[in-house]
Amino acid sequence: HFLINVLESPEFVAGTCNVNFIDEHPELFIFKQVRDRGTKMLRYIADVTVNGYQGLGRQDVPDFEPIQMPPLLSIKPPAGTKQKFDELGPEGFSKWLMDQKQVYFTDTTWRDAHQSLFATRLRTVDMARVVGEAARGVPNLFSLECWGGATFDVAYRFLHEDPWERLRMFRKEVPNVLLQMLLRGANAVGYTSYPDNVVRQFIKLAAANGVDVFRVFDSLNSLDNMHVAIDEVRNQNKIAEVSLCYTGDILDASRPKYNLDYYVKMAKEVEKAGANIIAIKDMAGLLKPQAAYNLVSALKDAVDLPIHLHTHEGAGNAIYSYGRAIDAGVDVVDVAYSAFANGTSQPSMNSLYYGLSGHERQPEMDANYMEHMSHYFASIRPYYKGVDKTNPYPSTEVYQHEMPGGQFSNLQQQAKSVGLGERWDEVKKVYHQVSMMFGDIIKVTPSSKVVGDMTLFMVQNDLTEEDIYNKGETLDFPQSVVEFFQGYLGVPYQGFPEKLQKIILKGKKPLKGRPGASLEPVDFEDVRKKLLDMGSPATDEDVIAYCLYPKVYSDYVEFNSDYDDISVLDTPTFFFGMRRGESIHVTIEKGKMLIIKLIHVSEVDEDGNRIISFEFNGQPRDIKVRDKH
Ligand code: 3PY
Ligand code: ZN
Repeated sequence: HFLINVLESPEFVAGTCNVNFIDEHPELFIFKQVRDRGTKMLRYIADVTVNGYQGLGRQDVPDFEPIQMPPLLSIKPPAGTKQKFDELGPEGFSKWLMDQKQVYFTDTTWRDAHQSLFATRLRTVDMARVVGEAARGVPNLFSLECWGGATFDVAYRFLHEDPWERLRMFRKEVPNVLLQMLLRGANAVGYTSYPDNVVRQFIKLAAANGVDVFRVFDSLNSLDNMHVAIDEVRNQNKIAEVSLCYTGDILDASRPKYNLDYYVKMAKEVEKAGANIIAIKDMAGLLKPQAAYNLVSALKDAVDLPIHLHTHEGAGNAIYSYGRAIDAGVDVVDVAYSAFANGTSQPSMNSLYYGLSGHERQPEMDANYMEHMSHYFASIRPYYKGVDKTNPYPSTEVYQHEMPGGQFSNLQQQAKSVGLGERWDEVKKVYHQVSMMFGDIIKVTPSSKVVGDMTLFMVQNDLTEEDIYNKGETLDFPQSVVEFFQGYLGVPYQGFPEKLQKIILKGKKPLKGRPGASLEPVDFEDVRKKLLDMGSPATDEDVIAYCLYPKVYSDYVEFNSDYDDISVLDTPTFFFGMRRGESIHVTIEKGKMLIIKLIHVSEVDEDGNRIISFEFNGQPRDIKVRDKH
């Protein structure tokens, strides 16, 4: 293993080294730096061992089964959609895709699946270990969805890792399949509108770091809010996949606001706006099988673009909807490896593959390798059990509450954290009620968060719909709700309900025009100076991260200076800490390995601290930690 101290070198100790020894062995003299980094990391391990992972409290370290790696394939990743796209460019590629007989799959395991199942917590180490094998073993895909949505801020905020490094890792390991991200239009990967130059710069950097396909959507289906993003994706010569967010039920004539005509009209506008692909983004899994057939058929007739269908399995009908959509000619559908499928996530790739047996559009794939991939994900999923709380069975009530798959587990956690865990059934009911009070709005990040905030506000304060209308003047509504009614996310289709808007705004004036138009451009060089002062390397990527999430990014920099880069820790240690007698090996960078053994955890002293005794590359090391229990 890596020798941390020159005194561990037998050559040095024996005095047999020659005058070139220092030049030949620089690694033996950087022990101070390694030691400092190690100390910081020990502080993290000590803290999580005593106090548990952020928000989850101390948990006993469970017995995990060994990781099941898929068989390693010693082949180069076979050419795939990435090569096709590089050869044909966005328009040519889009035509090529429509000409394919097979239906293509997008693998969402790396983004939406874990966002929907366990609050977006999948760590980069657990992806990096296996994604190269996926590129070799399951290469016949449309894309890997691996970035954007909630992964960006969760990486900094909860995983203390750099989302840009994750993206670069994907690009390096997956040279053959398109990489796809989810972009919230003018809200980028955030929860609010950003100035146009921030949105453009973010897209430019995402493209430069590896994203090929940008699934762009707006949380109110407002094309006005998507133009800037579409334009910039096209400037970067990447694929603009523009979404129709699906809500309600086109089969329900009693709720005509979002009927088939609505989507067909929107699809034509999206085509005119420069989309290369149209996505049906069914974020809650509401699209029933016959509706899927009708919608895909109508869109195929109305526009000359490939159709990519995204849904969630929540209610248990999604795979059936895919079957009907495939019959209607859908070009691509979103799936995840079985172990990360179903529940609030996407339908299973493995199941759909077999389900298409005998179908002329079944893609050619290695079913055994897909199985191996799924076994891998099954073997690491228990690491995430602290946040993995979704129903293991279908839940048709999603047709009533209409909560997006990606929000469900988050809102449930949020409800728990404000003491409403017991009232979750009520929360789901009120969520739908709020959505109707707001004028039957589309619910997807960030509009879904506004509905969620209003819901928790009402349930927490025992307010009925009537109370809102009768005593709204005296109520202090959540800030996100006030801003929503001011038009900070744009204007919903058919406008705001005026009476409620008046009550909530209390005389505040709504914005005029799209929000991005009235936001001042950001001076990136000013931001860079601020970041350098903060101790950040202030790369372009850091600068844009700060523009999107100033507090989250600043906290990330501070955390890193306190604990160093803990993204290199294995996931059980990251979430649960260590047990007495346990040893772990941590590679902090190529060729530099730390060996950490936990020897002893002391009783709490009178100041509320414990001493955690480690062996660190063979040397004893004590770390003092405050016990927060
Ligand atoms: C996101 O915006 O993160 C979503 O997953 C929306 O469905
Ligand atoms: Zn989704």
